[in-house]
Amino acid sequence: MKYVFPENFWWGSASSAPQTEGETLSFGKSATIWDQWYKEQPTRFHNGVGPAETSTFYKNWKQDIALLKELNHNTFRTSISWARLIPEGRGAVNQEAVTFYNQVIDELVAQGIKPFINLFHFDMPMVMQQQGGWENRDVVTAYAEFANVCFELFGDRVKHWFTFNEPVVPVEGGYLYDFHYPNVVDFKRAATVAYHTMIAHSLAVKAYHQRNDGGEIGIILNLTPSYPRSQNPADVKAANIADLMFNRSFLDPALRGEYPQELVALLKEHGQLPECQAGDKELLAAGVVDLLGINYYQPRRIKCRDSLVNPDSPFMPEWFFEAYEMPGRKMNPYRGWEIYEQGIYDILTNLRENYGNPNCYISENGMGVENEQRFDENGQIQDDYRIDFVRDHLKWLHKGISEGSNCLGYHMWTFIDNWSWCNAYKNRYGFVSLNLETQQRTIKKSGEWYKATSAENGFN
Ligand code: BGP
Repeated sequence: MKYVFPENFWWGSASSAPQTEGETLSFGKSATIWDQWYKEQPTRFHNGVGPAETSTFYKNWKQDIALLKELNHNTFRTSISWARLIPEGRGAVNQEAVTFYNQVIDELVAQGIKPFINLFHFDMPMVMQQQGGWENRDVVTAYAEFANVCFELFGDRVKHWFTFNEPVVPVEGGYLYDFHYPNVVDFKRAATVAYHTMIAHSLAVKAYHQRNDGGEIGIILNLTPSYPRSQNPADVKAANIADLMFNRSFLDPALRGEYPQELVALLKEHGQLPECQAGDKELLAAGVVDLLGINYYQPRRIKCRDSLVNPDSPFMPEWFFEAYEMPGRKMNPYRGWEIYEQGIYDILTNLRENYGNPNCYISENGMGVENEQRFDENGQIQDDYRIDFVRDHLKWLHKGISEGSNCLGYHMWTFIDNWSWCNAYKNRYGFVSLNLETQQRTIKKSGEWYKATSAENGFN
């Protein structure tokens, strides 16, 4: 069977400023929470490799955009670093950053690659974190100002904007499970961070729409379909609560302009509702997106709790459910994530049936592999497993589209092996391999495959 995708399908990949730019504390850029955390606890980072060690996109942007072109990308996502553009968090704009982002955007456009620009990829400026980060409504306002500066400076050429990448991750990582700075475990504070993020999102969407720039604005969510262990009502209820907390707490405001009543009632019952201000309801309603980015890596397998929760234990999502390992599941052993290709189709079906079939695209999907060293005689990495991974996901995506889903593209995570949060370079994801010592870039076999797939607008 031949899998042909719709005309003008977006074939590209995704990346982010903090994972590729390098020059973390130079050219006018101020520190983010990652620089600070690395300074405080370098051992939390794999092999002690911190955020300064990247593919140095800040200097190699031209070469990298030539590679994107070589890979036949028609779209490419990266982010603008708030700490680079406005080093004090609010106020003066760093002109070196303006020059850099202008050059990148101009070159992408010149090469026929549509720039997709995201405004926040986990990289809170440290000056803003010192004021409470997303817990502080003033920081929310400062983010909206930053968004406006970006629209003003680059909106003539950027027509696809995103307010946040995976807003649930700083909530989980920073305020629930201790794997991101500021390492807090406190549900109420997590709920506040989640709520304020969506207020910030809505302010940016509202401001962008008021500009009438002729572009689109969206949000990028890592949707994790929650599958119950059985159809037993207790398992179904548990999976529904996981879905409410991790998916619908962002998906519903982004697509419906309001929170699910079930979630509000649950948080209220347990005294965990964040504080709202007058006018928030209307603001959230103005935050409905034009385009949804879907990052899909893995599903959630959920069952009801085997034992009752101790009511004195701190309130956590796990009061309501437990994760379990589905027997026979396929795994990516390096990242410890289940591989379940059908998940991509299930997400599209849910969006079509329950959310009015919004315009969307797969904004991340990818396979991180440790010790990628299957070189051929020309030094090219023979990553057939990555080709299988992408092809199998694309087949399910194709099925969703053929049943009517408005899915407009597919972006792989990622273009070039990059630095990643606490994992540093442990898992390599790129279509292009990076030699960290020499900065040499070499297209992998999967990159060649993707190039041909994009040229053919599909595969056999
Ligand atoms: C997503 C992030 C990316 C990227 C990717 C791979 O959650 O948006 O920034 O890092 O996951 O995850 P990791 O690098 O942690 O393996």
